[in-house]
Parts: sequence; C-alpha cells; structure tokens
Amino acid sequence: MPPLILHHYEISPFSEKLRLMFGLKGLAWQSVIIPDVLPKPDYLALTGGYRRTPALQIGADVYCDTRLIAGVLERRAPQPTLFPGARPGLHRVVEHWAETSLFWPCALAVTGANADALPPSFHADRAAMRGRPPPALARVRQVGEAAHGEVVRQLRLVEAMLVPDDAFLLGHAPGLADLAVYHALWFLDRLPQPLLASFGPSPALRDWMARTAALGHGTRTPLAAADALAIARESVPMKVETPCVDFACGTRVSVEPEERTSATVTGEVVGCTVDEIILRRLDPRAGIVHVHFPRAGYRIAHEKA
Ligand SMILES: N[C@@H](CCC(=O)N[C@@H](CS)C(=O)NCC(=O)O)C(=O)O
Repeated sequence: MPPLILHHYEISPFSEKLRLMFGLKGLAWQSVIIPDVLPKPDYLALTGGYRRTPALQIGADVYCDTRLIAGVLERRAPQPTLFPGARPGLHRVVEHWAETSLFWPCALAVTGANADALPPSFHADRAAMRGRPPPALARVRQVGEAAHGEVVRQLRLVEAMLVPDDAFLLGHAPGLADLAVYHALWFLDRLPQPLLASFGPSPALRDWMARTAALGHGTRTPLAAADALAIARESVPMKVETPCVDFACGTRVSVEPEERTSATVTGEVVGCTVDEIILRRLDPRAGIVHVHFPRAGYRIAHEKA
C-alpha cells in the first residue's frame, strides 16, 4: 500500500486531530512540514490552491479536510474504529459542533492572548485569508478577550459530556468525537501564553485530555516536500469507483471552502457523490493528481469559460 503522507505544521490544531487519528489506529505515516502562512508553493502544487492545513497524500491522491480524511483512514484501517459505539452519526454531530461552536472561540482567545507574540506576518496572512486588511493588535486582543465567556460556556458543555463510568466522550473507547473536541482544547496551550488553566478546567476534563493525548501520533518519519512531489509525479491516481451524482464526470468545476479561506481549486470532475467530489488536475511539478474534497462546507461551481 502506498504510504500515508501528512502535510502539516506542528501547532496546527486540525493537524493534531489527524495525528491523533494515526495514534488511535496505530498507523505509520510520513510527515511533510509546510509553512503556516502563504506562500506554500510545494503544498499548493499538490492541492491546486487549497491552502488550509492539513492534507493527506496517498501517491497521486490528495485528500483535503480532516472530516473527509477520517473516512479515508477508516476505510484503510477499519480497526480500531474511529466510530466506536456503533453510532457513527453521533461522532459526526459532536465533530461538527466541536469545529464550529467550540473551536472558533478557542482560536480567537488564543490569537488574542498571543497577539504580541505572533509575528505581524501571521496576523496579516490570516486577515488576507478572509479578505480583510491587517488588523491592529489592540483589536486582535479585544476580540480574543471577548471570546473568553463563550470558551467557558463551551468548556462546561464538554465537562457535562464526561461521565464517571466512561473513559471517553461517547463510551469506553476513544473515537472521532474525542479527537475533534480535544484538538480545540489542545490549541489553548500551544502558544507562549497558555490559557486552559485560566478557564478552570475540572479534574475530569484534565484526565480525559491526558487519556486522549496518550493515544499518541502513531509512527512518524520525516519526508522532504520535494520527495512528496516526486511521489505524486511518479504515481497514478487510484481508480475512481464512485459515480457522478450531480456534477457530471468530465465537467470542469471550481471548488472552494464556504468560509472563503482558500483559493479556488479548479479541475475536471472524475467522481462526485453526496459526500465527496474528486477533481483531476495536471500540475507541472506534481503531475496528474486527484484532489478530493468533502461536499459539506464546500461550494462547487461550473468553471467560468
Ligand atoms: N475543516 C478544515 C479546517 C482546516 C483549518 O481551518 N486549518 C487551519 C489550521 S489548523 C488553517 O488552515 N489555517 C490556515 C493555514 O494553515 O494556512 C479541516 O477539517 O481540515
């Protein structure tokens, strides 16, 4: 089987969610460290313009978004499952809540508390990603402080999910729900100004975080970006078995995240289900690549002539 190649950077929370999936499943993977701000030339050569972090590469197939990648890993290594308790829908619902209601207040609080420690290039990059001019540091601090109340409310909800008889959020085994909630809280302590303690986490929450962290990251070996590009170039994308349900195969389309946090990726549809769209692209450095996106959270349009 071709190796799993993760394109990520250390303090990326969504990457931590994915690294823990490798840990939960005991998988070996290769690690390509990408820049945390633009430009990201090697990365964009593979993704066709998607700049968000992380992405998973398997040969000449590139999977964007941790929600889609969870399914890819589950098919590749079904046991231990990311969906214990035989209620996969519940893991997905908790994941959705964690990545919206829980994650964003945490991210704002972290950025605000570390406004002075982060380089100006970081603030400028994230503002540009949302189509805004570079913010004043006082404003970043103010927005961060305003998010504290919401972080506390969300933390109390996480604590209310923990019950003494279960080691993890949805039962005795760890699953996707744990990783999706954990990565937002993990981020609170990643930058020079740690924040979690200031929100008064309960001992039960701390213990659950320690159990989740103990899943580890699987077995990681480093890989140079140039080598990952060579692997893509020398590989053939996997045969697409899925039908095209709405956008017809062969149609040229553009795909972009609904939050407009990334450049549009264009390509030819080779597969399109209710859950996933696969674009075929030719890049001078990566060769022919299939780029996979989830449908949820992404906008698809016919490419303008
Ligand atoms: N829904 C996406 C969210 C990914 C995301 O927002 N990642 C952050 C970093 S953790 C990001 O892309 N930040 C901008 C960047 O890395 O350039 C996923 O699940 O992968």
